Amino acid sequence: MEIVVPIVTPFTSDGKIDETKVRTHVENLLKKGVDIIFVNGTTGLGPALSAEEKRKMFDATIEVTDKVIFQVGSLNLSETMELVSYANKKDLIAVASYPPYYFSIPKEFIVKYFKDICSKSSNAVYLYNYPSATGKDVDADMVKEIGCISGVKDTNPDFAHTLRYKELGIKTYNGSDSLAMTSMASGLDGTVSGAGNYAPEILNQIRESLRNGDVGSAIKNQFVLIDLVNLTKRVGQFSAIYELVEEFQGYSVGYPRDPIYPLSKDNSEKLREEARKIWKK
Ligand code: FW2
Repeated sequence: MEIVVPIVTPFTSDGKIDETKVRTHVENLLKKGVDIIFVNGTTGLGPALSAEEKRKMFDATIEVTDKVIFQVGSLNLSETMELVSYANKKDLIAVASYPPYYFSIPKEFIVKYFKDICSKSSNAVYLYNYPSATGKDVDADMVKEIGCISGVKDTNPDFAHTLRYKELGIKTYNGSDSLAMTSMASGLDGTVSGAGNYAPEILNQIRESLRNGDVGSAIKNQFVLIDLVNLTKRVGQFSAIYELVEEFQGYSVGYPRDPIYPLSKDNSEKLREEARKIWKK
């Protein structure tokens, strides 16, 4: 029952990565029971980062922990390969990638993309599958065809879809906040939760309740998480995470990157007030 958090990327007001804030955030999450840090995911605004910025995020994180999954995907395979080679010199859990998105490409290209990454990587290679965002579903059959994927984060409301990967015997996580409890209770390896940036305690409580057989309490906390996530979606889910880290964890993780704009003062205040009513920490 591992808790994986796809961390935000903290930017300064002039758009640079604030590595001190990355380290502070990672240290705090680990203290609060998070097992693995996923860098450059969706919550980390991965598609909006340059290769150099992705590497910076990885470097700042690995200074604190080697329990890292390093998302290296991009639409430019040579940049991805540079990051894969860079990671070969380090000790980490895995490199990961979403499939090439945006372009309409045949399945064979996606299979080759992952095989190419595997051929260059001395680390484990994980798939980040997020069909509703990338427009591509790299399902268990494709993973079998690729043949070298050893873990997957499936951000997918269809839990049976996620379970199919587990059948292949690879590390399997579901990445939907609303399925955090299900992912931990069902024999998957754990959950990947963006809400874990600001509410690692809730994920930890869900896990503790499950361990103690207190399903009622686990469900209650799952709904607190769902209510918080739904609240963030009303104002801009990814921008709101920056606000709620400060609100609930007590330190700043800086700014998101435009066009994931920071919230207006008014929206920020309303969000925080509503969030405090949902989660009486
Ligand atoms: C990531 C995640 C979580 C997201 C989810 C989107 O990389 O940020 O997929 O929070 O709503 O895995």
